[in-house]
Amino acid sequence: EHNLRKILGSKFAKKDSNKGLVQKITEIHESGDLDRLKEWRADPRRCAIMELSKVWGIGYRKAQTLIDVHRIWSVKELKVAVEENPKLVEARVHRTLRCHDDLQLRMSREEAMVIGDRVRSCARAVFSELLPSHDVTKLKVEGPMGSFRRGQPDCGDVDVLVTHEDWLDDPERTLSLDKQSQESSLSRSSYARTRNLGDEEATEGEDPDYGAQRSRASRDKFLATLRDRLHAQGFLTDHLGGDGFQKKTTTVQGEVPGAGCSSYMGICKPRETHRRLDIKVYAPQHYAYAMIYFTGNDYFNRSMRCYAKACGYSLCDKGLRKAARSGVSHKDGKYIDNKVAVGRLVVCDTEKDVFDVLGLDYKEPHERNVSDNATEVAEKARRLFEEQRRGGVVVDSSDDEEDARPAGRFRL
Ligand code: DCT
Ligand code: MG
Repeated sequence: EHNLRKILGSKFAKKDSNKGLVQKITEIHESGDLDRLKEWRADPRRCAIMELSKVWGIGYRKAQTLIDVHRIWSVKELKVAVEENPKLVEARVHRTLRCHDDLQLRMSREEAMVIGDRVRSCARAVFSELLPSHDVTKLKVEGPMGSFRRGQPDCGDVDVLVTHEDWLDDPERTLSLDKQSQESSLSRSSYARTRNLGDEEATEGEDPDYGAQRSRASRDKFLATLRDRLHAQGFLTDHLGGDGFQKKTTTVQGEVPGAGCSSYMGICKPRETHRRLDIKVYAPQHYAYAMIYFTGNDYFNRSMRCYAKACGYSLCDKGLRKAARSGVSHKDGKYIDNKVAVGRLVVCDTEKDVFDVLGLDYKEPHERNVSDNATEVAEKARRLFEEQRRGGVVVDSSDDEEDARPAGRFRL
């Protein structure tokens, strides 16, 4: 046990700390399995939750309600129940339920590429029609992202990212200080101070996030047209939301509402099987970050976000910004992002720039599969948090550190 605690690091150093976890690891090491897990596998309610939450649009909570309130224990039962009582689930869940079996299947790289190419050619056509005075050869349509870009042999779905350098801003739209900051009676100057968050030099020049906010309408229109075109061609069979459904409000001070991506989620049918397809249209100032996010994998992303947090920043698909945080990070066992204010976007043109800015070694997409690399970044983050603690700074990082590890996803 002593050796194990040594391997697990400082959080396990004290005798009897994290006792349950250490016991579980020992049990797996010695017997190759875990009694608790065996119980789980044999528990019909848990199995039913697992089965029901595989339906796109049904989460853990909803699955519990379906079981406990409506006595629905399987996808098969759900399909029947929904026929009688359509209100049981959201409209979009009806659509995923219809092709649920298809959506459980993974597709070949070749089929994923066919979907990507189809979106690419249609996107070019739509762009030239809608924005004829802009150079269509500069339209970037990247995808499939995700597992495909990481070189995996098969893919669960396809994500496509779109940007164009002219979406940096839209001079035809005027700047709108968001409603929220007006309502919270933040004056323009205090709002500006929040945006800069101690970064004095950042006060100079135009804030790139406002450009993204202004180009949003053009991106939304482009995506809606692309969606309708692909639907008219019979390629898209169902829409699941995004594009206009997305909230444009925010609770984080300094975050520019509506500056994010235009987003479409849907189902396509390139051949005989239905497939999940997402299309996101980003402003170019956010694109490098979006590339990193949508390449994944999720563990790798989490480790990078955790590292950025340890550096006092907030990282997401829309950029890297200085962040001020409150201490609270947990409620009802659910993780809550405890950012209270974010500063101005750190402008990066390429994925490598993002790694450089953070001081991390660049990893090629295929190197972002392995949890080893995620662990390496997570370890760096842990060391930073520890240094800060030693320096007398109170940091509540335990959940993030755990989050950043591959095992963080499963709680037993
Ligand atoms: N992502 C993330 N955190 C999540 C889910 C997703 O950071 N909780 C990012 C990482 C990958 C990208 O979004 C696309 O997500 P998926 O398509 O779910 O992952 P994938 O790696 O492409 O795997 P699959 O082949 O199953 O689609
Ligand atoms: Mg994917």
